[in-house]
Amino acid sequence: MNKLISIIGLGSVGLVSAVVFASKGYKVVGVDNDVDKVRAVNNGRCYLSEPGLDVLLRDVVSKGFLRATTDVLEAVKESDAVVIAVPTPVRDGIADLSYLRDALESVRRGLHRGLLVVIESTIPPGTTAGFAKSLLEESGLRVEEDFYLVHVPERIAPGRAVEELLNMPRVVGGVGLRSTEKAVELYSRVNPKLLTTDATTAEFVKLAENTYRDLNIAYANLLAVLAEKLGIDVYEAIRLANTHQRVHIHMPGAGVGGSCLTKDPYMLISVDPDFWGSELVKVARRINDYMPIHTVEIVEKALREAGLEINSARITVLGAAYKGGVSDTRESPSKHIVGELIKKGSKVIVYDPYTSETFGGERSLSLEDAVKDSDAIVIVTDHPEFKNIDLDVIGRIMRHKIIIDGRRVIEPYQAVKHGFRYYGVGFGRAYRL
Ligand code: SAJ
Repeated sequence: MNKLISIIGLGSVGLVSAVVFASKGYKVVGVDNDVDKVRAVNNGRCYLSEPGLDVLLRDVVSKGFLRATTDVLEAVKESDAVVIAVPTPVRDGIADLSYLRDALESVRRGLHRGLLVVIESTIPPGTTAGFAKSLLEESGLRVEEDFYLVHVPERIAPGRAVEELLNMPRVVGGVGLRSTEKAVELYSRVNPKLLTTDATTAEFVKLAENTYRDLNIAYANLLAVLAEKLGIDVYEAIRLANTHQRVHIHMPGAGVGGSCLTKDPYMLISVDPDFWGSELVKVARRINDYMPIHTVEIVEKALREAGLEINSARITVLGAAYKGGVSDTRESPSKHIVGELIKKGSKVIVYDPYTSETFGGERSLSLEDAVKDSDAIVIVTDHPEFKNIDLDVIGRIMRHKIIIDGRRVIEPYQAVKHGFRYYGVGFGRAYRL
């Protein structure tokens, strides 16, 4: 009953899974080469900011349900199940599976009868039933007979990781029925909503989800650029279009960041990159990658229309994180925006209540300090704190009252009422004094 699970890779997915499995009564060993992470876990210290995770981690470590080690072989040998949650970065459109290969090689060395091997890392379709299966069978043991192999794609978004791990339906895809059954047995104690399929379908589903989101956002961003040309407000247009019961257009903005939407679409089309239809996915990626560039173009326009020079402007960037409410800055649009503004000679102040990252800008510890004497504010991240900005207060301490809103955090009419020149992604109306 009390199975022992090894989790290989203590990044965000691995750490959250390790803690949640342990909280459900499994004995869990977290494995990572990073000694700082291993030490942190063993000291009950949480290095990820996820609601509820720190308390849960302290609890499971103090009760002896979770420990961490750098010794992968020892962990695999004594485990009933191994969960692989290592990064699978995409470089130049091609998935780098070297971390996965290393993990699988360690598993192969410790492989024993009855072991369930789970890959949670996001991977190109066919990887589990092809590459992973053949590598593990080099041990001489046979999948479905001696050991079990399954893909259970992670489905947790930063900021809601624990909650989504427990409640979001989970796809479980084995290379055969026995593997699927074993995985269902393991995961059902954590999450009752399990959907079974084969391994390749599970890989495909994960990529299909994130690519759908990327395409939908790209479409919203295309509409934003067109709306600006037409002199209308894209947010109003999308709100009205979405009143149609079968339409659900996502939100445009200053760009698409994070480690998933920026890479998963490339993994999907790696199945047949030469098929002309794969261009759909590439064009969507290009549109989304263009949005931070476009945001800088809007900043330049706003300054120009106010008679200011970009090379002597003091600009406050609100947000370094890739999305609202999280500290994660991976692939954040803010990186391009801050870097470009600095390159153009602006003095850039960055304020983000969730992270100390500034991408080379000067860090400010409070909103007031950040906007003091500023010529313009650029809102890049939709942190909840930014929605309550007191326009009267900041208007009094700014040098020029200009807002470039990349996430529709400020209501344009309110900004104008408070004497601001308001610009925004997808906002084509001329609301300025
Ligand atoms: N964004 C927009 N417009 C929108 C929604 C998001 O511009 O309407 C931007 C955000 O600002 C952000 C980026 O897109 O920069 C991605 O944010 P997200 O919230 O869409 O996605 P992630 O990367 O935080 O999490 C996604 C989730 N996938 C889906 O919602 C299909 C999550 O369930 C996955 O587990 C995660 O990717 C993952 O790890 O794959």
